[in-house]
Amino acid sequence: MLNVVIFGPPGSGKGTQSENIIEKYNLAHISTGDLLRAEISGHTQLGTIAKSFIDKGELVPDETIIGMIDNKIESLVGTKGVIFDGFPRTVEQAEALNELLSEYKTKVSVMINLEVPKDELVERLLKRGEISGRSDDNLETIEKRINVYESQTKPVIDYYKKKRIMKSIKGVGSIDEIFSAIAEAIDAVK
Ligand code: B4P
Repeated sequence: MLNVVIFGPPGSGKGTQSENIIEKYNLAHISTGDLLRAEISGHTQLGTIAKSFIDKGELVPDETIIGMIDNKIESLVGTKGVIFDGFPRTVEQAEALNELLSEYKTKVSVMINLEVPKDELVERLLKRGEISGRSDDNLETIEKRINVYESQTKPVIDYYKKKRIMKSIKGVGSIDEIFSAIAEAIDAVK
């Protein structure tokens, strides 16, 4: 399987570039953000828990996320591969993903780290907030999400660096230019 982790701070373009990756490589898509938002709009118990964290710009607890991912991965074994979008977001989640995939005799092929300066992130997310209606796309929550990224999520970069499968890509420029660099990194491990 070709398993790609698309990684970066909030607003770095993970969701946007995932769409291009899925189309070119025919991969299944697991976005923890989308899964959580579906739980919220379905008014499930998990959704109620998730909403209380997302609205504050905090991460949903690891055990909730890992349980949700476990069920999804099982259903995707045997496909061409999976793009993990917005997951893992902590080192504990990265370790859990490693274990889950090894149960199915597969692993992460490459981790794409999108690098975007903070000012640009804030600008993009405020712009999206004007049309998306997402409860977490307001200035106060965006600042909090970026701080949470710096303290809890950024260490995941070192985790994959040590495994020698981390590839940093400049996430500023046109969507097509960025995608070309991503495709080059994926083709190198295919
Ligand atoms: P996500 O849904 O993953 O939200 P995000 O980090 O803001 O990224 P997103 O994918 O939406 O945005 P993108 O980078 O595509 O998570 C939401 C919340 O759920 C988290 O804050 C957390 O609370 C919770 N959560 C999710 N996963 C979790 C986990 N694993 N563990 C714990 N909690 C979890 O950027 C989007 C914007 O940039 C778009 O508007 C796009 O048009 C624009 N853009 C993209 N590329 C551009 C470019 N090149 N130039 C200009 N604009 C661009």
